[in-house]
Amino acid sequence: MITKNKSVNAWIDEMAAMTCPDSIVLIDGSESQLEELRQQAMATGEIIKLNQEKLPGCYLHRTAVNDVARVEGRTFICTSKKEDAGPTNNWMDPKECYEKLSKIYAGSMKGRTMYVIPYSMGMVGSPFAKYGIELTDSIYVVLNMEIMTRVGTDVLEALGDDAQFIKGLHSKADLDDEKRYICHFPEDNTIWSVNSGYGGNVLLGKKCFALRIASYLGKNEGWMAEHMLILGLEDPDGNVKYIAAAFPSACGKTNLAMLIPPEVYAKKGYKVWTVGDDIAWLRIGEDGRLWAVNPENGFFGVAPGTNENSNYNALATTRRDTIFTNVVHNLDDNTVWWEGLDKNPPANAIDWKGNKWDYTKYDKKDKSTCGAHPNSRFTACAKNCPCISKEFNNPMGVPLSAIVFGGRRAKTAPLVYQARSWEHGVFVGSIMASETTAAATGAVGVVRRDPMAMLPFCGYNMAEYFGHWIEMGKKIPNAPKIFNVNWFRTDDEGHFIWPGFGDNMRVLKWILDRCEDKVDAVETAIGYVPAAEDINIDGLEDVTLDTMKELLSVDKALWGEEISGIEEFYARFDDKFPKELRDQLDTLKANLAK
Ligand code: GTP
Ligand code: SPV
Ligand code: MN
Repeated sequence: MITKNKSVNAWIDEMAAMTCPDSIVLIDGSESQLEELRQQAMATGEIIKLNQEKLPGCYLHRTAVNDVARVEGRTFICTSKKEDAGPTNNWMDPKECYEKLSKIYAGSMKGRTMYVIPYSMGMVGSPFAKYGIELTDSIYVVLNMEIMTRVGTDVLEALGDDAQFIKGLHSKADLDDEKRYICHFPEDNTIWSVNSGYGGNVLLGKKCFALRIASYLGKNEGWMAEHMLILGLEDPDGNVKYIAAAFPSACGKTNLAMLIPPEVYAKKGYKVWTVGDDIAWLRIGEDGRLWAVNPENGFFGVAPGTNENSNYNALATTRRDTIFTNVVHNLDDNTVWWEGLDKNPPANAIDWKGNKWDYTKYDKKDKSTCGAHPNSRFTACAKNCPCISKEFNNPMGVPLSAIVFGGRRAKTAPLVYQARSWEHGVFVGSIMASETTAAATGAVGVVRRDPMAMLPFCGYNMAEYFGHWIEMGKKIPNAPKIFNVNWFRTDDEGHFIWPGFGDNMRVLKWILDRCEDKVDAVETAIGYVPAAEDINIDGLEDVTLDTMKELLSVDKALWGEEISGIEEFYARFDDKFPKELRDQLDTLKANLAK
């Protein structure tokens, strides 16, 4: 008997009968058990203990070379009806998928241990928490899940005899990328992942549960699961206002969530507090506002580019109790390095593939010469973050003043604009587009539609997802205002025009001022844009009023081109697609024609 819960035991027995592990071990959340697992993983080389004086509690892991990012092409939503997965998801018939994967799982844990990880998304015992159990044959997964979620026997106690938990099965099998599958069965509360050992593919509480399965649950239960950071902005009087922002993978959520206000604001007493950096569960509160909870317990952040200046708080968070994946191993002092950490690449080093790395051959334009993989990551505890919000563990979450969408666009999208209404805001989210990044396998830098940054994470038909957004808006008496930002506009030489990072605070300030009716805006074809002088540029060396005008300009010709891309995207959906959004598109077209 692994647990006291009959349904849990029956399911574990069934999965063990298929995967044939040598033994089954329940993860109780104790430090002694985790330490034993670390020792085992060190003995096999699965993790490397780093310099404990410089990086206490820190370890390095390298994945297989063919296994470094989410695999969207091999990610499936398995609903009984194909149309319930919708046109943007890969679909497989559940029965067919179970059969196909059962063959791959068969005997895959022979000679291995199956770890049973009871975990909670949200505070254990909270009315908004959801529980999951992940079965895995990877110690790396156990150690990461322990940082990223709330793991332990208290989860089983809170679950009691209930059969309502998310059943996650993961096996590394033999890391064969031809047989790699990440499959979701929303109708069965089940996730099956096989032949990967990488982040979003295997830490099943994260994208698989907290976004794909949870978005489906949210639609049925009247709440929303979104790919959003949550931050609190404190003014000099100590009032904190909360913002949630959805940007696609590797487009700046962790950085924005942990930003340090520039001098002009810091000296007045403005502060930013992090509630979450990747996922937000949104519910309507009794007060009629929209409340956001971060269901995670840690950060699985992009390492490259993280440094003292770009993201001091993230770097500080990773100085203890952190697992680094696919970064450079500095052999001189047994620490880690990545591109953009500092200007001193280690001379005596091992690259992410496990080979001797010669930094003198590093060429910024050729990613294959990088020491750290562009999607290398740190797994760090939220409690170690210097700017963690005091509301982080509040099971009710925080009330939102604004929702922000944003992507990586070299042209077209201005630095910031505000939607005219909730419905228009849903439209603004639905037409998001962004250049692809290394967070998923495939080409990088290609502009694709990524509505609400949820294209790879929506667990059901995206037409219904848009409908759910529209419906939610009708039920929130005091809804947050909706905005769109773009930190990534470039000049003709391809340089970013906006300094970004901490200076994004200047834009957040305008956003909150708009929410409180403290500042005017200019109405354009796409929505409300700030007057150039209303974004504070004090202390910015390279930004003039003219730069601001350029960053805020709405180019009707470019937006005209955008329309055809939107129409093409919308054309993929059938009659489930909300009429409100087609009306919004007509309005945009009419505005541009004016
Ligand atoms: P996921 O964890 O994949 O969901 O990514 P994320 O959205 O949290 O992105 P993150 O904050 O890790 O940033 C990804 C990359 O964008 C890093 O290389 C950052 O250096 C870069 N970046 C973040 N914010 C800015 C910004 O304001 N301006 C510019 N130019 N780059 C930024
Ligand atoms: C993302 O890709 O959006 C991530 C990393 O946050 S992963 O957990 O791999 O999905
Ligand atoms: Mn993410």
